[in-house]
Amino acid sequence: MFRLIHKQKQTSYLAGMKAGVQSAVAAAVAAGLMLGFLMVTPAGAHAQWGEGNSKNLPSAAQKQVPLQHGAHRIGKRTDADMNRWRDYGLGEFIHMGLYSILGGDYNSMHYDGAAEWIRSWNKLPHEVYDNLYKKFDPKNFDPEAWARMAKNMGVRYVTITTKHHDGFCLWPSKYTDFNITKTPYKKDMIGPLVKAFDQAGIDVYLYFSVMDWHQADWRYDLKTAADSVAFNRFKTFTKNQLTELLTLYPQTKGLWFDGTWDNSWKKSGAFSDSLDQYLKKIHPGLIIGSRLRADDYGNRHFDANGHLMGDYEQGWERKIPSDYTATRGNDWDCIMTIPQNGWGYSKSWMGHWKTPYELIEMLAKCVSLDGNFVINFGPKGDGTFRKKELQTADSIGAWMKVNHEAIYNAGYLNWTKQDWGYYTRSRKDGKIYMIVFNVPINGALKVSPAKKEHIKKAYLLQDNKTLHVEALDGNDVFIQLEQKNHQEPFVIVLETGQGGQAVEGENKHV
Ligand code: 1KN
Repeated sequence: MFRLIHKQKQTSYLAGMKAGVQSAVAAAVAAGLMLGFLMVTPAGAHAQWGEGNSKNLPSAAQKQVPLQHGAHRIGKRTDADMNRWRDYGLGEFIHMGLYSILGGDYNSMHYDGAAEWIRSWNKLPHEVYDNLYKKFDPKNFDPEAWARMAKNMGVRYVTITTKHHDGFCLWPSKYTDFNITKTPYKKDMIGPLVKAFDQAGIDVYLYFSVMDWHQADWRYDLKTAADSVAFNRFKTFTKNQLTELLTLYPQTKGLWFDGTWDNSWKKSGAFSDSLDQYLKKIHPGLIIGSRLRADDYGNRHFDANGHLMGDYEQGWERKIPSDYTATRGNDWDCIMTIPQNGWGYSKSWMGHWKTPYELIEMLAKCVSLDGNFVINFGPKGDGTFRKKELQTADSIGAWMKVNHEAIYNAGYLNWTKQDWGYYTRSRKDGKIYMIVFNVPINGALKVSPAKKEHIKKAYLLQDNKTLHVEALDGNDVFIQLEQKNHQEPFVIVLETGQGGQAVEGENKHV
């Protein structure tokens, strides 16, 4: 139903959005659709990342709140750039910065938090951290090698840190001296990376932290007139840096914002709204998730009316929706660390190190719920990756080479989930994939198709070997496996047809 409303309004997602959204909202309310929409929204699902949401969300019975800076659109973006984003399946995140030099250690002490946050540790003086640029020299950095590694792993988009919270810029920014040209390395890292990834056919997204610990004008809150004056200068600086990035690196497909949770930014909803529209105007097709903007009331991710503010939901950090309802039917991706926590390079292991098997299962789950899955890597200060990350990338790549069909251009299928694993469905040709992680003792995989669909054929993706499909009650089938001792997750392709195949009338009147 939302698609219906969206269709009337989707001609341009840039022009005349506010008026469009308001009348669409009015139409939806009139049709009683909002009620259903809000009812399927799990309360508190976004507590960590959309901390402003729940308390300001109207209950189903309440009127829609008029907003100057709410969502620009109801429903998904359906233009070519966003369709391409939706079909990526697998992505890579890269955290590289001054923190990569320390690897979570300072003065023989180990910082327990995420390694890229080490500047916030009270044992490490800010002057020491802010002088690390004098040691930044990734001598062995090879952008083509980074792109090859990603390509070999099967990722279709990459997000690179251009500036993390510490404010250090990996590109030659003319708006601050705290940038890579002042380091012993001297050269730009972002340009060569954008070029190498782009040439490898991997779409590039730039990570940018709004919060900037290095800028004197940054504020956590705006309590005095002087704060607002300083923060206004900071906003101009931010807009300049973003313009600079998009101008220097026109291949950029999207911007990945972070550090937008403080009161200063939440009180700047009008600015973040105009910034979003400006960036999309100077760079048509640009993709920006839900972490940039705040609405008139300081709500983040979702506006006061429960609508997503951004091209996709950007709140799934180190967590995955439990089921389709939790995605609210939006575009989304999950970004995941391989260690328990920590994005920048850390010399010591941080808790449990996820195995390729676990990461592949997370990937399958995300795609099955219509999301993408993005795995983070934290290269060392010298510009190379630790062995364990290289091995993880290799193993995932080996699996992807055989099974990518179940991941790329695939998404949610509304059939009852079974314990053996996850369904995905191709958006190209409707083929159904079963990504199997758990083989039952009897080697029979239950499939319960939605009404009016039935299984015509099942075969293994790895070798096209046909599997016996045994009809059960109604539309249900068992896919009988010949081989039961699989060492790896594997994929079965299902071809379906219309109409039921099973015994008519059985159990009908029970
Ligand atoms: C819970 O608070 C935070 C705040 C910032 C958790 C993580 C982060 C940053 N976002 C990730 C993508 C990393 O960059 C991490 O430092």
